[in-house]
Amino acid sequence: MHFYDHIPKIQYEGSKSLNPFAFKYYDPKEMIFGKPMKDHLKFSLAYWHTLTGEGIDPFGKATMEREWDTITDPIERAKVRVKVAFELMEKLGMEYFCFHDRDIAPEQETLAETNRVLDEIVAVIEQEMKRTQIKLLWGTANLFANKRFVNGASTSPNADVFAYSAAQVKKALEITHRLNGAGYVFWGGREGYETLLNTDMKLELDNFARFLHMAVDYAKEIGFLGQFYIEPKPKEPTKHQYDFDSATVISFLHQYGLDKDFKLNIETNHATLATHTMNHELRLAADNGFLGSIDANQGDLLLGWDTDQFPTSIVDATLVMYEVLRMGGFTTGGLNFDAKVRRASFTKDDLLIAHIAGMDTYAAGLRIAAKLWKDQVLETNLKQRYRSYTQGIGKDIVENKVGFKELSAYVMNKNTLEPNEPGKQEWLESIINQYMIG
Ligand code: XUL
Ligand code: CO
Repeated sequence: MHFYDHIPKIQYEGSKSLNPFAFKYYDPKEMIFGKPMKDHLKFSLAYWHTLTGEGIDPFGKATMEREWDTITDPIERAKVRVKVAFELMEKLGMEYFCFHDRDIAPEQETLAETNRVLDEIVAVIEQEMKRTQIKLLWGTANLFANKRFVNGASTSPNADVFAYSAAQVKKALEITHRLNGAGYVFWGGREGYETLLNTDMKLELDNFARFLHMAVDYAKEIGFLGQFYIEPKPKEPTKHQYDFDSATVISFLHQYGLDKDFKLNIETNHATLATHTMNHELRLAADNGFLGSIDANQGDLLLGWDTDQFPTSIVDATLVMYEVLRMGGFTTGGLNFDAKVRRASFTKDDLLIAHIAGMDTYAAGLRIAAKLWKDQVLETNLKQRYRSYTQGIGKDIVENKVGFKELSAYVMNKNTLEPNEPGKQEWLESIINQYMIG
């Protein structure tokens, strides 16, 4: 069963092409630092937005027009969606995908029945993976949509909900393992609170950590060697999400002895909701050895919620890919398009166009970032700006050889300090422009 026979496989045609179904910048085989572009970028399709997104918003109903959604039997529909997902990925030359358990298979009356149907769909996915060599970047469990999670999952005040969540993640880990997933994500969907008037924050956070330890233990038991990630987000759906941002998550992982087992999956729109830039979130994680994977999308700075738009800003993509190159590239991670077409982009062809736009944006960003990295413009400036720490008193400071007494004596003897230098921000920003436009 095919749905996109009217569009041939998307090819790289270069920046002059006017063909909406062609890549303008993404040339998968182009070598950058001895590695093909595709392996730097490791693009992934987000099953939930692309296959199950309906275009609903708080004011309006579904708008998407998809033949496969007219199939009335939910299990049959789920099977056909698998075919659509792989057809899309093949058209795009996309080698990875990510899913929540409930995206791929509909929930049934009981957990046992839900798991049985899940296995049926996983078998179809397994076949498609074998046929196409497409891989699972990460799996996850949806612990936020069903009403049982109204007060959270592992941070629910209801111990039965904690137990249910554990059972669900157990199964999600098993299917991720079965599909040879390179990772497993925890996004704390409703792990947070609305008001401290009714919340035992300490117990909730302790329980969240207990839950993650149980997941790590179970993964070891079944031999799942994929990378665990936490995906920070500051708010939405709860007013205060526990996994607020990179800094909060890193300190949580250290506090609860989970730092060896987890990395971060950082999403652009979540970074901006936390009033950080994406490169701040990435740099902070990378500097501490926690940068694992990326949910590539973009928000709207005039709107205060998670709009999950396809990334089309080349400046932003450049800064993201710069951080990825700076940390030496992805290992288990990649660029997952956690992005949905706008509800007015309701045709099935819009799904291809949106992914082409996102892939081209990141390909252009990678090319520019690679030039910046090769020429070491920013790094040379950094070295120059911090050179006072490579000699004399600065060297003594970073080598921990001096304390307040020595520093005070140093300043008293010196009287005049070395002059401060300008930060050159506008110059650096104009260099980025030059590298972008050429
Ligand atoms: C929600 C979000 C999720 C996670 C996976 O904002 O980003 O889709 O990526 O649960
Ligand atoms: Co995400």
